[in-house]
Amino acid sequence: PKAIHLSDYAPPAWLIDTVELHVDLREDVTTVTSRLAVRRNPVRAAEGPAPLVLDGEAMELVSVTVDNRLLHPADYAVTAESLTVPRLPEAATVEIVTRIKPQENTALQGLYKSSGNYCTQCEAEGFRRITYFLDRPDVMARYTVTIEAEKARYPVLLSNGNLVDQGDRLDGRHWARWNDPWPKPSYLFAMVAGALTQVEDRFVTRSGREVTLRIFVEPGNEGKVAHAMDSLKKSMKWDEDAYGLEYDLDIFNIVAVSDFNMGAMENKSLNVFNTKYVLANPETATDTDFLGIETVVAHEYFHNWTGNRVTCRDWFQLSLKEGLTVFRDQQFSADMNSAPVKRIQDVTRLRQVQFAEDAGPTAHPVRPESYIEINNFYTPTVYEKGAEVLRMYRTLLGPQGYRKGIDLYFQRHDGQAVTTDDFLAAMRDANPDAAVDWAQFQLWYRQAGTPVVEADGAYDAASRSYRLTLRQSLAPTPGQPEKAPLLIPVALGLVGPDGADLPLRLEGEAAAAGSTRVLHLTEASQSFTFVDVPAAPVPSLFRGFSAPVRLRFPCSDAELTFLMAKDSDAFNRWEAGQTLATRIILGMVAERTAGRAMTVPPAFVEAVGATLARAHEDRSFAALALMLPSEGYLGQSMEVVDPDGLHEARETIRRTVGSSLGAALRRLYGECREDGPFAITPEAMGRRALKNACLGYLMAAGDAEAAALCLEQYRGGSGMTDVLAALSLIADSDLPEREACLEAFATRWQGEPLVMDKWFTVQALSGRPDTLERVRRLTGHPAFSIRNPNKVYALIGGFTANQARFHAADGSGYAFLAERVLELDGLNPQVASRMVKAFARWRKFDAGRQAHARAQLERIQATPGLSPDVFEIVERSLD
Ligand code: B3K
Ligand code: ZN
Repeated sequence: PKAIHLSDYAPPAWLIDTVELHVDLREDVTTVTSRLAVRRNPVRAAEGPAPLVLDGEAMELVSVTVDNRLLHPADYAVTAESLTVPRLPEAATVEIVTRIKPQENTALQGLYKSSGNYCTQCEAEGFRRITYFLDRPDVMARYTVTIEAEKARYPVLLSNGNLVDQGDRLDGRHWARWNDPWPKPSYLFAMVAGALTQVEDRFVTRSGREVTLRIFVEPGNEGKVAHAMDSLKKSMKWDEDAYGLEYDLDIFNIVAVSDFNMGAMENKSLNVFNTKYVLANPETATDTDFLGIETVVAHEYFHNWTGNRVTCRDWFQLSLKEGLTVFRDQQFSADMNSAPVKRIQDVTRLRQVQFAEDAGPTAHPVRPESYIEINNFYTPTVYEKGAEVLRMYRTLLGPQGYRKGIDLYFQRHDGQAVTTDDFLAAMRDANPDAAVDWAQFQLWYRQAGTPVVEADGAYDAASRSYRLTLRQSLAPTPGQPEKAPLLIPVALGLVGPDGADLPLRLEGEAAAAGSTRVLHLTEASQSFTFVDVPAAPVPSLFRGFSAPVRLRFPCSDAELTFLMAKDSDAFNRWEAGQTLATRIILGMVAERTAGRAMTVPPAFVEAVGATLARAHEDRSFAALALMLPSEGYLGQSMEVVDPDGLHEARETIRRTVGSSLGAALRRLYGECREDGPFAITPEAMGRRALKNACLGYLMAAGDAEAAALCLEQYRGGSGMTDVLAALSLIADSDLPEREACLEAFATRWQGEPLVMDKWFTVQALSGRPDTLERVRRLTGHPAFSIRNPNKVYALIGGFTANQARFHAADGSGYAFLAERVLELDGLNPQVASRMVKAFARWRKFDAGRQAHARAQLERIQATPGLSPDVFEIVERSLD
């Protein structure tokens, strides 16, 4: 496999103005006829006539016609990846006929079948598996698509844009023709043919356009789409209000399919979704699922402007659309729910997965410089760190400056395929007076790795001043040995002894500015002196997590407890608790390593007690404050990761808190249980989250009373949130009822694939020593299928997230994963590649584990016929 480099980018030699596709779906073979209006790209005229080289894979070529003249096979050249037609005039009509077999497509890219229905996934390079094409995002064309199929089996025929004509044939077949008036890159093409039922609604845009909204699902699931539909309408309204962006067609369709590599896909006016992000009712879906649906529906809808109307010039620019759209969906969900809670959840995820990526062999910049397989770059860095970059624009420019930049971006680039540099230029040019060094800011796109910021503060009572020194550093990452200082926005406050924010006046300024302000850290080391500070403050740094960095600040446990209680910034109240917990858990691991007994400092238990006492003020927040940092995240702070030590230390804290604070936890649990009618409101979700956090600690203490509560909640639970929370605790326990509960759950939900996914995951995440054995057994369960991505993510992915079990010292977890990766690679390289990434941090472990992991990586590497997807990750991991 060959690497592709950003520095090699050249505009296409040819452009395609229109595409007329005819797709004839038959059980044995599908025939695709594609009529392309091509013309030479004027920007490359100086180079003289270039042949037309189209991308194409995994197809059979039937014929090529140019301007109605059938070509002889000697007149063109076909390879496994391309079709070359030399000697074309300036402009021509090229008609290509190909044959494909969607029924055999297990990679789920291009046209494939899911539960008997046809659907497509073309991003990033799936369209070239449907027909030969210039399959690159800077080639934008208008599509007319005719789909023909047997009417009884495939009554619903959909593509992008508007339905312009349809008809029946005499032989039981029918056809539908769709036209999309908006030029688009091929990755946004979609079509669907199947037996689906629809739920319909409508939305009137602010300028009065009436839009028909439809969600298509398999018959029987109509009752589970209300939340998705509601989320869609909310997103459409929010985008008008927050960004001034309105929908641009009369139809918006969503189709839910059960076999899908990712969450969903933003195809123009025909979004295709993983059922996981559409189907929900309180019986089958958890609160997390409901929130996930709201976010993903919004995300895909928001792409209509950020991605579709303005798209990417090339795939190195992926974060142009993904970082921006994730940031938009984060803002939306924050507005629909609780902003601090949403921020804490987003940061938790960023640290768990993106910081890990940035610290390992697959680290790459938000705008990568090279890739072998682009599908490997739909990463937490491109998505989540990319969203942090967008958030920093807004932090630096303020909401109005940010909006001005967004407006200019659309004014300049609507209908174009552009770069992250174009985006930055719009932000810059719309804010000529902003004191931002844009060249330095651009480094956020170019440099991989998570910066470390070390802070130090000193109060001088005599001069009533506080001097804060900040130092930044960025460790080398693969291919980037040297790094330059970044422009880091530091939102901070100074908290006075009574907990109130002190006025913030920097030396040399005339007046104080607010209680939170944003400092620009631009040097490797920089000091800021605040004057008129009446008393020694505790600094509250990076409020709202104003930059994606690791902060090192040598404050005392007492100062952290103080911030937990008093900081006016909710994020930093939570953060102080996390910092304290991290410190204590790592200290306990060190004790264990030294052969001493692990002890939980009483002050920590007291701090948790204080959180419980305040919990009624904001229950969702309290639930998050009670959550200990995950084993995976804690491991990032260790020189050599000790998964057993981390697991034991964390469990010891949970047990100690559970038994020391039993009475308070039980009281709170009881209070939260009185929750009236079931609702999916932030308040009701907060109650459930807090209740289940309490139950978790009580179960950790292991007393009989807690077990009874847990079993009662499992058996009588109304709603999947409570049932699943209880089941996870049961699956993690030694309760004699354990097997019976798991079995009853499977019996009850065998007809609901999405619920069965949860059943697989709770077992894969169990801390019990026999977990691997069980996971192995479950791969043979009738409800499991290695061909269904959701099942793989649930069971295998769940297991790799189980730090203590996946990283078993004997290497058994690694061997299991390697077997699954090899099995998957022959079927679905994208899913295989996602799974193999679990090995990436292998060098962070001890020598014994390293040897086991290396052996498995080498075993995968030595396997003939590896996909480029897995090859690239393994290669980087072993590098
Ligand atoms: N743009 C799609 C992702 C496509 C992934 C291709 N491997 C979903 C999204 O980010 O909205
Ligand atoms: Zn996206």
